[in-house]
Amino acid sequence: ENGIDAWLRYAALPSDIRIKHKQLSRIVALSSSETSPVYTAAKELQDGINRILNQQIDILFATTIVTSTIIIGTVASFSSAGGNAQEIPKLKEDGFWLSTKGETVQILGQNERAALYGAFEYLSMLAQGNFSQVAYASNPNAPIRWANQWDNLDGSIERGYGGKSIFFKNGVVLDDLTRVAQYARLLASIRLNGAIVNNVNAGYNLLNPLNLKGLARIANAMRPYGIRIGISLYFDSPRELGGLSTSDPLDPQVIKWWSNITTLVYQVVPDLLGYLIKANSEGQPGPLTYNRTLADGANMFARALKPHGDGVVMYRAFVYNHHLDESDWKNDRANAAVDYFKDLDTQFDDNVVIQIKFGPIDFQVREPPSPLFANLRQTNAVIEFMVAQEYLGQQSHVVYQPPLWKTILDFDMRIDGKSSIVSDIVSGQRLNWGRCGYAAVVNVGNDTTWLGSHMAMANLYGYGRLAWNSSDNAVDIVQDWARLTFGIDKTIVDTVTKISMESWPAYENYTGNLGIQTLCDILYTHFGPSPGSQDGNGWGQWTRANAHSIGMDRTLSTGTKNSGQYPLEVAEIFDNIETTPDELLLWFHHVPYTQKLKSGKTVIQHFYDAHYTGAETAQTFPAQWAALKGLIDDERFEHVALRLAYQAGHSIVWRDAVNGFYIAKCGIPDDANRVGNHPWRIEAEDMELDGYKIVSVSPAEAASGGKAIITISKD
Ligand code: BDP
Repeated sequence: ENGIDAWLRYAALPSDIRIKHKQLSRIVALSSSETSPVYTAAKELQDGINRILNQQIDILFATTIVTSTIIIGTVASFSSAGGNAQEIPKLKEDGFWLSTKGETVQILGQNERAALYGAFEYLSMLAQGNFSQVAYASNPNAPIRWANQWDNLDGSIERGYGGKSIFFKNGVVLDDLTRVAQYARLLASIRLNGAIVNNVNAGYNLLNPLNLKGLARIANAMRPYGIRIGISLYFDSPRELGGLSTSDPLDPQVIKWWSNITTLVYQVVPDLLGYLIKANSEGQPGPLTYNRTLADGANMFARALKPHGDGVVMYRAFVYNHHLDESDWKNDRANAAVDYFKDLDTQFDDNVVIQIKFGPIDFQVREPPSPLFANLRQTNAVIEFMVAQEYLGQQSHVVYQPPLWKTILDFDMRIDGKSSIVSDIVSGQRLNWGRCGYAAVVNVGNDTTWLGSHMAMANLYGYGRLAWNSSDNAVDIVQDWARLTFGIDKTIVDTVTKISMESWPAYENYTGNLGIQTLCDILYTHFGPSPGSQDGNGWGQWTRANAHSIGMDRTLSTGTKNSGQYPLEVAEIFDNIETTPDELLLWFHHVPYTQKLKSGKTVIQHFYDAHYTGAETAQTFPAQWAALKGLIDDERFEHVALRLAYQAGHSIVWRDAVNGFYIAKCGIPDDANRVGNHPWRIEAEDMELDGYKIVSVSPAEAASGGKAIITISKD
């Protein structure tokens, strides 16, 4: 197996379980249009039931109720076909009703895509051998549940680790969009309803006539799965593509130019989701370039979209200057989102939604929630997660993210002294928002594993589950995913769950703990250890480590005042060393290495210990995984085994690089005398090496003795 079907494998259940299910005879589908998600759902049910239960079952496309064992459609079509919908509670948009009680399984959506969600839910039950009699309605947390692709037109993917783009190649939309349809199927099965198909660092060539036709083909490939598409735009397109002298958002010519473009886009994609905008960030132009406000920029796009339907502008809050001056003590990138957006709260049009990364900096291994979630009242917002593991081992390490995401979603911001759980804010419940929800950066590529790693797919699956229901439990999610992906055997489920649940704490331990961020190379790759690069860079990801002390002082009295961006009750907690949780201590405070934690350990001893503990946990992963040999197919077994072995090794590199860096910096010995003391270790460069040569490594602490070996290439 190569992973292409991900959690939709529909593996045959063992015959002793399978035979317990009654014979299903016929699916009645209340739509016959081939582009309808109801049609897709009927086909999916037919295929899934055949594979899971080994039952061949017919589909009848009908407009009146006839005897059947499964009926699929919308609630409205069910009622008009003569069905009795009285039992069905009122559903929210995209909500569905599933009943397996009685003679007929009812799968009825509030709309067509919702019927497809119900079909996937039913198949997920069957595939896990769950034949229970249920009757319930399931409704989404929030209306916006999108994937953001960071695909470039040349076929590369920004932060992609799973092959080339499934959408683009050589500047144009691919001819063969089979993978795009398969991807839409995966997204629909986790109840996502939209995808932005190109990189936030956008080019303008997507808007040329050939690519507009291509966009129409992408939309057509995804529509049968209920996935609508949107696009990222490059702010300076009027100047650079349109030949205008400016891209000023208040200039009438510029407004007209975007309005014309938008008309063209709607001609090819009539159900466009809208636009995603990254502006005035990391060198991208934006309204500030033309001395206009961010609201002026966002509203220009919003007004271009307005006449055409329900399209929204996702305007990213990720606005910051990446040439920050570190010598200015008060500079703090974590303040940027609130500084830029708070005062504009009343100025955005109603179809502007602010897309906020979950933490104030950038998808680090541990962050507090972005304070912007507590500073917008009237402007709707979505939370942005990153399924792509840019700072989390880039899919070469297993890092199961739902437990990390839950720390943010479950956090109470205490707006106005009232319960204000982040998931209630982004669901719209807390502040009565209507256009809000979830977005996640997903770096699927044309590798058959989609993400380059089978285990990483739990993050995509988990993202969909939480966007639908944020109170889902991270263990339940990974157990379902494991059964669907690898099999229902208990050893499989327990092993995959254990590794997954241990993975994020382990990664945090061996890469950067106490809120210091992922101590990776910050200059571009964001992969291996490079604690030294965390200071002296313009990006504002700083540790402020010197010989005596470490951490960003973000307090009100002596620091950058970031703690004060949170509502009072939360600000008081973060502002005080005593009440700040240990895991965020160095995020909010600058302390001596000898500062005592709540555990009684010093900061530096905790650093040393945690890096050992984390790497030790990673050493157990290959052995845990070995228990699955023969229980799952060899192809996927070996693929995962190789990556876990790599992770185990790389966690030691991390451990020694970070510990070595800090012991050199502060000179405080490790109580257990481990750091720098590995008498058993044989350095590769001390061995006799055929076909390899010794090279120096930069940063030196990323390899013991600053040396590594590489193969001498044949030529
Ligand atoms: C950073 C990535 C960069 C993205 C940026 C963003 O390193 O590649 O363009 O986020 O979200 O973390 O726009």
